[in-house]
Amino acid sequence: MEGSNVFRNCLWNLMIIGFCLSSFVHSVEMGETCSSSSRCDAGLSCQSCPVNGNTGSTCTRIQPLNPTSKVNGLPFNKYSWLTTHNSYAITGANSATGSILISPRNQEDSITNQLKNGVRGIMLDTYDFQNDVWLCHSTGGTCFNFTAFQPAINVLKEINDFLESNLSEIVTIILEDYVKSPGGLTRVFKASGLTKFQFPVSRMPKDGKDWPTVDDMVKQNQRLVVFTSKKDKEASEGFAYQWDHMVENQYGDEGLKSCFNRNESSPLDTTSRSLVLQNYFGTNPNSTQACGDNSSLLISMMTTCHEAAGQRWPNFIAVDFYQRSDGGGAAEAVDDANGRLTCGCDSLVYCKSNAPFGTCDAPPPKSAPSPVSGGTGSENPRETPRDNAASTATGLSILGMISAAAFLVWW
Ligand SMILES: *[C@@H]1O[C@H](CO)[C@@H](O)[C@H](O)[C@H]1NC(C)=O
Ligand SMILES: *[C@@H]1O[C@H](CO)[C@@H](O)[C@H](O)[C@H]1NC(C)=O
Ligand SMILES: *[C@@H]1O[C@H](CO)[C@@H](O)[C@H](O)[C@H]1NC(C)=O
Ligand SMILES: *[C@@H]1O[C@H](CO)[C@@H](O)[C@H](O)[C@H]1NC(C)=O
Ligand SMILES: CC(=O)N[C@H]1CO[C@H](CO)[C@@H](O)[C@@H]1O
Repeated sequence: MEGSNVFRNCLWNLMIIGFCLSSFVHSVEMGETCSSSSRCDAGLSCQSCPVNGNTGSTCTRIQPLNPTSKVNGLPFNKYSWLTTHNSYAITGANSATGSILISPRNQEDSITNQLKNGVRGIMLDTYDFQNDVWLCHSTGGTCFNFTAFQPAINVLKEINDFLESNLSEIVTIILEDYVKSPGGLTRVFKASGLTKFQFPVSRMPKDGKDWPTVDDMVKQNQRLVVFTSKKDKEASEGFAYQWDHMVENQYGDEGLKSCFNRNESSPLDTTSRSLVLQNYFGTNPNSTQACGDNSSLLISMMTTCHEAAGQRWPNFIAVDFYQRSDGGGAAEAVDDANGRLTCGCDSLVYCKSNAPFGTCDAPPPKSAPSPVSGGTGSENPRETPRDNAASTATGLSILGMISAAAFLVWW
């Protein structure tokens, strides 16, 4: 009896040791060759970038560091947030009308997964449609069956769920708003549950002053910031008119060449607007090309925009296919902006917690920061089940070998 107990305990220990070692074997850092996302460190996905000549797959950043992870308690406008352009226009989505959908797609995973990956700026196009508010990617301010994605409430509920389960997170929604029905937005925000989180317009600073601190926003549970492109809704429904609070550069192909304000925005150096949004995506969304508009180009344009915006780093960095890059991508750009904004270092990676502004760590020999925000790249389209099976098999055979070796030593 006793002998078999010892044997059982022993096997149990071996399995634990084997398991620990096999998960160690799984860790692949940023920039290293990979066979599937599950083999990369947390916050990375396994992808290639043929337009840059990188045909082999490497582990690639898809999550920024949590902006408040090094220096907390600053005003909201002293942080930078990863933002998805047309967050709802997702590859593979069908129109909820049952019609074919001809609109271009700009992202590849659900809003829920975007939020998990650290996206905190959500851009939505809202329309009156079928006696409701829908998300459409349309033209002329009118939604059609073949440009209609789904009722806005579905996505707003996803955001509500995230805010309800993550009590210190702040999310910003930026609406390209075509809703004309009186009270239409108010109704759908109420129905989704989001109204209780809404940061009131009355607390938004005028004349370029600082926003309340993120701590204060969290404490008051005012963790949802909403902007609309429709001026009259600030007075009529309490949705902040975007262009009174924010400047934005030109989007599309023109915006990949130089940095100047888009038509609706005041000039970028208008400091009476406290918030700066940097768009960086081509006119025609193209998932193959997206990794080519990669961190080096995005980051160099960020420096150009910093000059154009009166030495201000962007509070929102808006991209298509946010997960795609040939290395650091949009996540790295956001870390860089947060480093400059919160601690005066070139990246948040080099900031020291609670140290005076400008106290920076030397860059490590190999920068592979492990992200703070949770989530996985599990919806990344490049991951194939075959690769997962292969890596599990490798893990198991290594586990077997280690167990056998430990078994011999043990006895
Ligand atoms: C649009 O879709 C709705 C279903 O959501 C359907 O009832 C209607 O007939 C469609 N309209 C057209 C013009 O196809
Ligand atoms: C710029 O915006 C104004 C209204 O703000 C509009 O009348 C004009 O057509 C726009 N110009 C372009 C080139 O989009
Ligand atoms: C997307 O980008 C790739 C790489 O630049 C290009 O070869 C392809 O033609 C583009 N697709 C479209 C539809 O423009
Ligand atoms: C959000 O909440 C979920 C569920 O509690 C948790 O798993 C996740 O790590 C949280 N994410 C963040 C960014 O706090
Ligand atoms: C399209 C393009 O300019 N891609 C560049 C992306 O960044 C890498 C290095 O980070 C360059 O080698 C590519 O040329």
